[in-house]
Amino acid sequence: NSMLSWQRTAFHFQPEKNWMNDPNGPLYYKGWYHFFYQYNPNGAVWGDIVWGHAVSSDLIHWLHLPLAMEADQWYDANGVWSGSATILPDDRVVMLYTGSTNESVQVQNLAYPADPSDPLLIKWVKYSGNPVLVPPPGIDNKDFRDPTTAWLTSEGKWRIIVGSKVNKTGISLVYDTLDFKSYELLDGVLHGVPGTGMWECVDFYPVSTSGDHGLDTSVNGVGVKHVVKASLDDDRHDYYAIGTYDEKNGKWIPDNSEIDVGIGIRYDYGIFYASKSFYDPKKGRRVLWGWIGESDSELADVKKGWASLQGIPRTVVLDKKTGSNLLQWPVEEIESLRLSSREFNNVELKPGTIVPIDVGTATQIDVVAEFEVDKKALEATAKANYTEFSCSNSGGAAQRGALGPFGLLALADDKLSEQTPVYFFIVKGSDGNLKTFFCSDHLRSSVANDVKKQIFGSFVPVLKDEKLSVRILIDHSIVESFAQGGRTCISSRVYPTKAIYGAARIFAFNNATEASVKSSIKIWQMNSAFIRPFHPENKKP
Ligand code: DQQ
Repeated sequence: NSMLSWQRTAFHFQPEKNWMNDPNGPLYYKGWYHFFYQYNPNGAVWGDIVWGHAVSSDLIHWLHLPLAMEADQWYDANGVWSGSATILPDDRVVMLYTGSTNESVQVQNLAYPADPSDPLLIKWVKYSGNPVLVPPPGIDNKDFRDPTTAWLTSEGKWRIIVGSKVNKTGISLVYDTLDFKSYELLDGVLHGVPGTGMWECVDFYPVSTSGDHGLDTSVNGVGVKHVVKASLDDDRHDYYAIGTYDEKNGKWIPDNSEIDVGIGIRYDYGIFYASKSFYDPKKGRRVLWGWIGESDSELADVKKGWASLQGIPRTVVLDKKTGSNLLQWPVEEIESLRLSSREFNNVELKPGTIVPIDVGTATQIDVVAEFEVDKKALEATAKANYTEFSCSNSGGAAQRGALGPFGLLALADDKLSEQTPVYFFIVKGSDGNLKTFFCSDHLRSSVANDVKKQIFGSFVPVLKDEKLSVRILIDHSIVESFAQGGRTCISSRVYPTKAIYGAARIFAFNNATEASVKSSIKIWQMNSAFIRPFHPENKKP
């Protein structure tokens, strides 16, 4: 439907048509980044799930390839579900994925490339002995899915985890294997958290406590912490926690039991789910993919003929300054799409003002901005009473406080009848210190009414003498925002009807009652990525 075509994005990964969900088996092989994804070849809603496949040399420009795996065996007849890749030391590629069997039992299966000399890895073979794992005793047939990338133990075995639940406790089962065909279930679980429900798409990986490089999945020892991530089926968000891996016992312990998996911090406070990381040996970094679904109606998805995007892949590192959160940042390759830029320095934002940032069309842009709040106003609030605040219960960017909201209005039209504010809000916290929140308000993002309009956001750590900073990638129907270098992230899908193409603008605003804010903003127009269909006659991309 061409009427809805402005919602398609220009530099985010999406298939030409139909439904997509989780990222699967990302890997780097013989010069190519491979990306697989949950895909419905028959429509724009979830169902008939198979594995889509695409390759890229830079994580930005993509060539679609034929489906990697279809639902053609009894053990995946009801769907070729999510899974992960492991690259063995001799460069062999092993893929583990969940099959929903002809009886809808969740089992784990093994697959591998038919021709390892093909850098595009077009053809995949399923192991004749599949399934390699069935639900163990005590685990429900429908609660056993999404095997991780394997890592090595000091005994030389490969170890994976698989997500599950027992009653309402989300858990990760641990298996050791030598050949990926037969497995040993370890006693207990790697980790579990009561009340969190089914853990989907679990992830487990090391992060460096000293450097800014990423670590391959098997790295362990001094200077390493481990991250556990689970996608909570019950509330559809990706939660992570940082902790210590006890290799000998196959256990992991969170640094802080109050920010444990599923009850603490998230990768993203907007729409971002079923994410998966992989180690990129080309650039020595860990890269995170996340599925960004729709906030419009299923009917609208069917009309437009497609649903979902993938977020721009993000590098993930431990935040050495706080030690208690990760930093996520769009991969540097996205900067190759930057075209002309404009800079606006020391823009004075008085309380209660909106200032147009004149970059012309603002529908496909990369924004970097800094905000400095007037010191006197900060001091006054520090002496005032404690105020309760949360982004989602605050009434959005229209509500005024002494020190917020201030930030940017993305995808706005000239009359501001549509706008997506991305902003900071500073309040006095219950501990007596100032506390900064980072939010995105969709209440006025579209005049259409078949769209979910929420307010997203959370606390963002701000250290002494740090300015507030934000990076925003805007691409037609997606706004991806990263605060304080990626400490807190918010991905939004928005559906403007007026603020589209040449009519889309960006503004800076300050709706605080007390604080003056000085802002510096740099904006690049962004080129479109080439995301090309596959032509069998032209195998060479
Ligand atoms: N999506 C897959 C499952 C996974 C869920 C099915 C998470 O393997 O648990 O499409 O979105």
